[in-house]
Amino acid sequence: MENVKTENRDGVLVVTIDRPKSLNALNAQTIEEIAEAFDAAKSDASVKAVILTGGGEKAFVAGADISELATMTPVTGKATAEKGQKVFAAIERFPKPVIAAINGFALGGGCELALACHIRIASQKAQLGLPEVSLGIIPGYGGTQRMARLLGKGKALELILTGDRIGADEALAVGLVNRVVAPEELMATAEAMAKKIASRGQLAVRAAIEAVMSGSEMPQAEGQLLEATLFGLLASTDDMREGMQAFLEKRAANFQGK
Ligand code: CO8
Repeated sequence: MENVKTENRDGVLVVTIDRPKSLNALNAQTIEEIAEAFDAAKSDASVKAVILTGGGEKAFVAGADISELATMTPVTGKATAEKGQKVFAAIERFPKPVIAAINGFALGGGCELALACHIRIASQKAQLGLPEVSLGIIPGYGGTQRMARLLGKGKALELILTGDRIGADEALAVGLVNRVVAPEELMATAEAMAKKIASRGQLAVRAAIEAVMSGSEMPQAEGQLLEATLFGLLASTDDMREGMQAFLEKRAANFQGK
């Protein structure tokens, strides 16, 4: 892959979007490579968690590649949006935890990519926003939907309609990111969190992601039914027996993901 680099660090796959000269802007090839990286990680049993970050000093991802967008037609625009939406949906429903380590600009499609991740950790240098209206378009990679669900319609509309960028501390205050850390601590913080999650029962982690992500799209009673079903399913696993036995024996659990 040319624009996306992957490195398995002891079970934590670091996926780096690496086109720093264009501030890691998402062209069609990069979207394709992100899809490939996640496809490979899904079936790789050695990968327990994924961290998504941007190459270089300045940006996580500064948006879709405007030089490509500038030539779009109604037909290619819709197809491009749908392709990206499909890739981002696969990240949102990824069966292993996905943490965005936001090291700089996360704008437009880059902010939408972070929104598709399960957890967002930002460097103090990060700036986030959906500036699409200043280009005469709207977010097209799920941003209008995910931003409104995460922040509420009022704050989401303020950010989407003004196109304003906000700093990491404001992003934390409005719930757009989970945590803000010093730039030099970003990757270590994301890795520590990824490793902590990786040490838990993997089948339980997977079920929890499904319950939250799928359940939040359902009426609450249906979401709770999904939760109860997944809960029941986990009672069939070795991991559940190991987790409870380990507690009773006052030792650390040794989960096998079975
Ligand atoms: N696309 C293409 N190139 C970009 C992008 C981008 N999104 N962002 C930055 N670059 C390039 C610049 O053109 C520049 O290239 P060059 O050196 O060849 O001139 C290089 O990266 C460095 O950028 P700057 O010189 O502008 O760096 P600054 O530090 O001065 O500014 C900013 C940084 C503020 C981040 C500025 O680059 C900027 O405003 N970028 C654009 C941000 C933006 O508007 N993003 C939203 C794009 S639209 C979008 O994401 C839609 C998503 C939905 C698509 C649905 C499918 C159809």
